[in-house]
Amino acid sequence: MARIITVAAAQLGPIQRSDSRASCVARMIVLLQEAAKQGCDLVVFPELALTTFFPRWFVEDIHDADHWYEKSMPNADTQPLFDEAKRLHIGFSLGYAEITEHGERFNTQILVEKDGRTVAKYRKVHIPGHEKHEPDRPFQHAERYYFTPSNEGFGVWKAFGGRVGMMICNDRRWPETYREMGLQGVEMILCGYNTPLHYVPDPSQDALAGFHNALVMQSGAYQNGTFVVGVAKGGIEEGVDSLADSCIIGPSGEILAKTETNGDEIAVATCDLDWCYQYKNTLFDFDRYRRPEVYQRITGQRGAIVAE
Ligand code: CDV
Repeated sequence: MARIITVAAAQLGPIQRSDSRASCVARMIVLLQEAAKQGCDLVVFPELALTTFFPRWFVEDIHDADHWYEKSMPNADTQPLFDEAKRLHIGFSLGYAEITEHGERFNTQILVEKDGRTVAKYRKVHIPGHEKHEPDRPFQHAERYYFTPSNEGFGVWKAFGGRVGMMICNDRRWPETYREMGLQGVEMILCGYNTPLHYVPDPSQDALAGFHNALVMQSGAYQNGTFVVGVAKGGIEEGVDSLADSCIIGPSGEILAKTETNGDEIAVATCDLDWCYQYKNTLFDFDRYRRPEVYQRITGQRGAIVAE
């Protein structure tokens, strides 16, 4: 029997500092209802979908940022999203800032099945940006101050009739992310992102933001025979313009659906998971063709060791 997931990349436009969580949830419910009308099984929302991208500001005392984090999920603000999804019998994936009971801070994404059960939680592994205040920047990218890099790695979960994994924003630029999931047979990877169009450390990359976004996700999809769903928080948020270009990519590496605006919008694709095996069983038959015995540097060292 065909294994089909109809999925929506539910892009959000900007969330300003003054926007309440309740207002974000209300916007997500509108997208959820639209996706339900289009017959979707799963709706994917972006990274930090409940708040503005607060790592663009630095606070001397990190506890002054506690209000950006969720202590539990669902909670009073997000319960209406969980309730509406269950009523519509539609699953979703949501990114948010998490603070644990031990005070650890993670950039987190969850996967919720059609019956309302949270079946998976992923915490961002690759945390980009800087740890300290850099006052000369036009805006901060202090994710390394606000989030601990997770050591839990990349999981793949049985959900929606297939094998589903998650990654968050900067994770999508690293081939190891996809391969870790590829080696667990992943068939659909869900990814939320916030990518400013101005990359402060090297502005020559600004004009390539859309190209690089598509390049990494299309390559990762093709090289691992998996669908990838990339979902932006786009538009001008607190003066910072961010990439939209949310898209759904097939295991061939082709873009199957893409948003057209930088605001709240869904892009929908019907994904036959068995398509993955045309790649997993041929060119990318890992068991037949991979050579892990000559890849030891991949896990044995972090930075490049160059010959003198
Ligand atoms: N939220 C992110 O992880 N953003 C990063 C930065 C470096 C722009 C990204 O890779 O898109």
